[in-house]
Amino acid sequence: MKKVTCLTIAGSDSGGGAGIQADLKTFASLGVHGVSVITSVTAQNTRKVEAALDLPLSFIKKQMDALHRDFEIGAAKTGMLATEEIIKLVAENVGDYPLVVDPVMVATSGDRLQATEAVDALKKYLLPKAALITPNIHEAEVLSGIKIRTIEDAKEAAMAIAELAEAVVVKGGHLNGIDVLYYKGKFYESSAEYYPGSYHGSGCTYSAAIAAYLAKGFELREAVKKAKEYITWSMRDAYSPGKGAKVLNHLFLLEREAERYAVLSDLEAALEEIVSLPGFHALIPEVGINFVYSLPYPKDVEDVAGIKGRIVNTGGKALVAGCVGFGASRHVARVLLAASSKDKSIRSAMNIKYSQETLNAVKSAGFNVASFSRDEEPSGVSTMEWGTLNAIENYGSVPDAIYDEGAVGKEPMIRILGRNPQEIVSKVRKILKKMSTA
Ligand code: PXL
Repeated sequence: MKKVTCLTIAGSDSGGGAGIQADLKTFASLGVHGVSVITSVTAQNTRKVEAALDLPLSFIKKQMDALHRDFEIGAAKTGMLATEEIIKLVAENVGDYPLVVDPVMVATSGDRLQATEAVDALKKYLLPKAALITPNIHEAEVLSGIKIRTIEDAKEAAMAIAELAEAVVVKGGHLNGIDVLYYKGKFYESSAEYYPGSYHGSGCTYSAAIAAYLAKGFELREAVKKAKEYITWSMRDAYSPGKGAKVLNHLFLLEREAERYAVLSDLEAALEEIVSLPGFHALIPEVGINFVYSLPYPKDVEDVAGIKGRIVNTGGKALVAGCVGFGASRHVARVLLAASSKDKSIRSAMNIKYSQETLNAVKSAGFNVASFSRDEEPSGVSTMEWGTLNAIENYGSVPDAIYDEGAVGKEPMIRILGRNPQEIVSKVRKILKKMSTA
């Protein structure tokens, strides 16, 4: 397989969350070949930069020369450049590829990664070579001399910095997550789900992802937008490998894709088990049953697997009419999507027949139950989404089951919610047991 090559010129983070390590993970997970020039080595963990050692200038140059002699580099990024001399050397030796400059000054821990007096060299030598500069609020203040408290301040700073380079994105980690991009005389704001708190390596990852997308041929605005999506996904599944800051899960999007097969096979296994439960056919409503299981953080019904058909009642026997697949369910998938928007751990759902007897069994099995009334439904909404959210809101959290008593031409229904299909099977087992002893 042919891959484009992307270069990072940055410092090593021995803790594996930022710097060269974050950049190479980002490159790998976005499908580009990563090469690196290490400028400094840090002795660091998730709490602190304990020491840093700058590599000799001659050796930084040797790395750059070796790479330039062999690879066709699609794009590059710079990260930690500790001194004026390193900045000057890098600026003099970068090739003719799009360059993203992440003007790293201090680490997440607050420890300095760049000499204060190096800012002038950055402005004088490196920024003019950049296709894009990606300062955070603090770095943008230092580079522009403008204090940033609002989006308007961020725009003013971006414009001031853009006198030195083609484009600037001021990262709004501390402005409710809104990024301001200044490009060819225009402003573009981008926001994503905002994750407050400190994430070690998010700046490195962002600039590395932009470089990777540029190397893959995306134009600058598209590359910035896709990189923002990438870090947002990676932040969703951030974890704490040490005792300090969280690090991003750079592989999350790939891991999520890889789960598709497991989602289908777990759903299929649970389906087989549930239809064989004695008395299960009595829980099948007129419209049949769908049973769904989603990928983590589902975006839409295409991320939710269900039965391409239904479980139907054929003369007192439950029959699965259709195989499982993504996007196969609309109604139950919408219930799940709504529940998942309130509680990310909820990934599975199933509708069962409503009757007073079944509802009593659900309650006496010890499950939390919430409900909505179709009479209160506003016009023009999806019933499943509105009803689920309405029931959850009134109840205060995501319950085990949500029912409604139907309306003219609308069959009443109970929906069972759970973290995975096995949990739904276990809940249904308990309900059937209560029904058989009622
Ligand atoms: O996130 C900026 C950064 C860049 N490079 C190295 C780092 C850090 C943050 O800690 O350690 C080596």
